[in-house]
Amino acid sequence: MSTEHTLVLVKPDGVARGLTGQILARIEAKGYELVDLKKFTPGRELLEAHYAEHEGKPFYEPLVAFMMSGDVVAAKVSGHRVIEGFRSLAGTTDPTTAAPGTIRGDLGRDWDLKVQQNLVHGSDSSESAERELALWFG
Ligand code: RTP
Ligand code: MG
Repeated sequence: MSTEHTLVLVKPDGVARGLTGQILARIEAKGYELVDLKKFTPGRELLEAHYAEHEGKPFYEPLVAFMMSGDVVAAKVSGHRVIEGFRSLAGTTDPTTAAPGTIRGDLGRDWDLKVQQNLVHGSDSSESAERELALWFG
């Protein structure tokens, strides 16, 4: 076993659409553990730190505004190769082309042209996971 921890966010579209339970159930069904959970509306400071790598990109401001638009559920998730495993469960960024069977492919929508509302975030590497878990869970 190579146990890792990752940060999963159910974004405001997922919480507002009542999909939090379904999304967390898929994570548990895969065999990952929900170590810690919290629900709140994140502030700009936290989001700017979280999305620092995207500063200056055309979708950056709409993304930060979208993420501040309502409650998110942040989850600290552990499991064998969970960083890569959750990215695989989530599917690719664009919900229209994300594979069926994935969270984004089955449930995501990209009707808002400014930013892809793709339901979830998952850390993309062990360095990102460590940095993001420190930001969201201290
Ligand atoms: P995430 O960070 O949320 O897990 O998603 P990701 O790695 O698949 O995507 P990333 O490239 O890191 O982009 C972060 C989030 O920005 C929004 N986005 N919108 N052109 C667009 O409309 C666009 N591109 C990116 C998405 O919400 C994406 O998840
Ligand atoms: Mg990303």
